[in-house]
Amino acid sequence: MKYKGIIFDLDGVICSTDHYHYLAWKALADRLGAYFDETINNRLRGVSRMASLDIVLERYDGQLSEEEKLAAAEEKNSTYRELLKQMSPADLAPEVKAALDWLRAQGLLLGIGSSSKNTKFILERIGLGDYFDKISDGTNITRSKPDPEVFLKAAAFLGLEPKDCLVVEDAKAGVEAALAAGMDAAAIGDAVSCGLATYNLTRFSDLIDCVKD
Ligand code: B16
Ligand code: MG
Repeated sequence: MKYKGIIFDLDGVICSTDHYHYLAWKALADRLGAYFDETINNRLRGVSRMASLDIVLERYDGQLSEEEKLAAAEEKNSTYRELLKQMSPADLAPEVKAALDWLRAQGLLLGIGSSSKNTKFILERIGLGDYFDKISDGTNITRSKPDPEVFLKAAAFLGLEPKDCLVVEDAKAGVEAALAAGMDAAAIGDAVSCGLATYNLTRFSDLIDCVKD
């Protein structure tokens, strides 16, 4: 195998939470009277919660204090977590689970590198609560992607050197973060068009070809 470990982004790679993020931000934006649509929602991919709020507030005419911003982010998060309760193991694609099992069977360590503070909750909802060897997420970082912190911590948790890790990402900021960490990056979905990744995946199972010597 070309790598010793694979670090997966969560939202947009292992499962799709985009629509729930959209509905929760839309509910907040509607209450504030700010315009919000799917195009703006796409800009929030891989971006931390507070940085996402700043993007949502670009279309807000008023001014929020720091305290009000924290309350607004909390309001969005509680709507989002309510929506996440609709997720179940049916939201884990069989193709994704089969590829993960194949990678594990090759002896590769599998980790998560996500900006989300809801990572463990989402993994439990889709039936992967105890699946990954290590998790680095929004609860253990101080800097958002494209900063490499989340992936460097994931590699350290796995006990691996960055050069021995491959990151799988759906956001340009995530691909940049992986490369800045000194890791190879496989882009899927939205991230393919940035043209920066080591590999571009058409589907999740293409990953199998990327890791073979
Ligand atoms: P939370 P990822 C990211 O997850 C999402 O893509 C992004 O839209 C979200 O704002 C961010 O997590 C923070 O999520 O509010 O749950 O802490 O793609 O890095 O797995
Ligand atoms: Mg993502």
